[in-house]
Amino acid sequence: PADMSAPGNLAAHLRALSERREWTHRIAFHQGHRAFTHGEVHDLAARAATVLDDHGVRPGDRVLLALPDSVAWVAAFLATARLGAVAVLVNPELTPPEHQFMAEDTEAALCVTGPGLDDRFPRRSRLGADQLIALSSTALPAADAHPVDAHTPLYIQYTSGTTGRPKGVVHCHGDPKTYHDLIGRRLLRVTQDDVTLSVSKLYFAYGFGNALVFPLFSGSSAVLVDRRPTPAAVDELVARHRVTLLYSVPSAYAALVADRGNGHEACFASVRAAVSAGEGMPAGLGKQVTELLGAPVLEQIGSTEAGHAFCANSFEHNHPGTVGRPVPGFEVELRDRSGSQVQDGEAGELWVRGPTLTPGYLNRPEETERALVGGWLNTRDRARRETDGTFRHLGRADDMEMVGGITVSPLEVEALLRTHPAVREVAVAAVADERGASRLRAFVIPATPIPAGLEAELICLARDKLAAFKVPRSVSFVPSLPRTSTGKLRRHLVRQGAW
Ligand code: 3SK
Repeated sequence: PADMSAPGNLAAHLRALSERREWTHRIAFHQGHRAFTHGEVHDLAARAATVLDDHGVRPGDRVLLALPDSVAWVAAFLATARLGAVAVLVNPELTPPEHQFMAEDTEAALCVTGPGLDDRFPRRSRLGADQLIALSSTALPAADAHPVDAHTPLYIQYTSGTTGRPKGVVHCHGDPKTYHDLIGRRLLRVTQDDVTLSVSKLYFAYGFGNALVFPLFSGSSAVLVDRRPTPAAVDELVARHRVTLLYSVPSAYAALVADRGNGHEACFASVRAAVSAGEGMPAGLGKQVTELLGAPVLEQIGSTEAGHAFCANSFEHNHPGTVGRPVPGFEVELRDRSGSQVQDGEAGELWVRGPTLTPGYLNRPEETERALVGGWLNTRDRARRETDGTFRHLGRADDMEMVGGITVSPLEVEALLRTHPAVREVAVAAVADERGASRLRAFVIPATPIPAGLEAELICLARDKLAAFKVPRSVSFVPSLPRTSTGKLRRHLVRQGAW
């Protein structure tokens, strides 16, 4: 019998697990109006492995996946793993030069592409996802999975800083089981009765854990959607599939709350927990989401380099406004610029050590050396530890704005402006005025048609509550803010006023 504690090849381990636990007939994924059982998914993946092998994929090769969330995505991922090749998980919505960069950086042997993306990759090294599925239907399942150990590379995800080229983060065959053991099973208590909806997509660390790893390790199911669902689509999917675990990001939760009263009947009775990550949850929003869903909101923080969350709230210890405590198995330290640990209550840079840290960035020895020091990862996040051991996220180390030579945290100003009922979303940045001087400006998405005098009201609110140097000099009303597809604010674009 398969050894359940030593995963070896992830695809083989998951298949053996589903057979041993007898959940092959349970639904693994809902996609549109179709449902796929765990057995069907593993069978499809084994056949898809034969197709990839016929296309020349060999152990250690890289297979780039540029397609929307779907059962084809999962099958292509597991098929790649089965062959001992390395899947490169990329956002299908990137531009052609970004995709080309990733295909070249990883020297991808094959690119599995979603609709409309074929011509971005050389003909000899691409395979449409539809073609993969069609060929798999007549292929025989691949024989034995390629033998690997827990430290054999399994997948690569790209992380983009505010500047520079994106970096490929490597993770290994042993990591997903650890994400599930520490977070899915112990913290979120995912069981085979759960139904997951993750607004974050599979190519992103958060979505990959939520909607692929936890369901496949627990025999539960996930709803896969090919694009980011609108609030109305979330209402509909939650009600149709009786979703129990909703994973999302603060901007999408804000949109869900703001969408009330727009004529959609929502039924969230099935939801037992909402998880939030990707960015700090604005004060007040967590309470609104809890009231809307009738379920706790568990905030967490993770990183692509750590693989999944390293600090999280749990059902027993839920401290809204914080990202909770270190996930058991992880150590977290706050350090100042000189590397010394800071006192509780003081802000510092967040360093993490734990079992699923990346071994490094692909082709970037210097950047790896800077980020991983003595087994610790410098996350470049800023945080403060409260006396009860919970961590409060204070933004990215590079989020700070400089005005008149003084450093201002835009998050503090944003948190205050967001308390105004006419503000739905806000970003604050230092931008040059007509004389070239750096001044704080608030970019606001209004919650309602803009009431007369709102700009003056917001500036007055800031004047009442903040030190003078933190008060925005002007307010621009905007229809949207520049966010990554995972919901993070692109502060460099806010600063340039260009999106
Ligand atoms: O972005 C995050 O905070 C996050 C949270 C959980 C898992 C993965 C990530 C990147």
